[in-house]
Amino acid sequence: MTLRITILNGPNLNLLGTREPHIYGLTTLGEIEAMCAERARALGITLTFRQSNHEGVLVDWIQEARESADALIINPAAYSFRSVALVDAMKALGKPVIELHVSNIHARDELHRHSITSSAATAVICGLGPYGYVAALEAAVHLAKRG
Ligand code: CA2
Repeated sequence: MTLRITILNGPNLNLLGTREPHIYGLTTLGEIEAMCAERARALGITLTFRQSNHEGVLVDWIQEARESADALIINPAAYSFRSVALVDAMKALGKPVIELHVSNIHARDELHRHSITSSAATAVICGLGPYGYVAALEAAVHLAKRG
């Protein structure tokens, strides 16, 4: 069966490439989605790519992934540092979850350093810039095949 990977993006990531390029670079989320779609085609997998600024919507999408995906990649953005709701939803998924950040959160200020959602992730990728999404896609396929 064709593997299904869902990528979810949290608040303000729709602004990627438009502001704060010294931290997040110049690549837009649309360009990242196109890169992922191209890689997904080459890998022969089905990709769902979404962004929301709303915590509850992200929780709904994580729950939906219990049925619709074999692995989840999530950039929870600012919710990484405060959302117990996302932690609970990620823990309840029962599938591999990769937490992803464009920047190296460990080299950031105190506010952006300690992700609580990482405790619910199978693996964490950060600091690779937009390429992190492609790396996460390949890693998610590996984890999903491993079961
Ligand atoms: O590096 C990442 O991917 C982050 O998840 C991005 C979040 C930040 O809160 C995390 O610490 C690390 C912020 C996303 C907001 O992106 C913006 C892009 C341009 C302008 C303003 C915000």
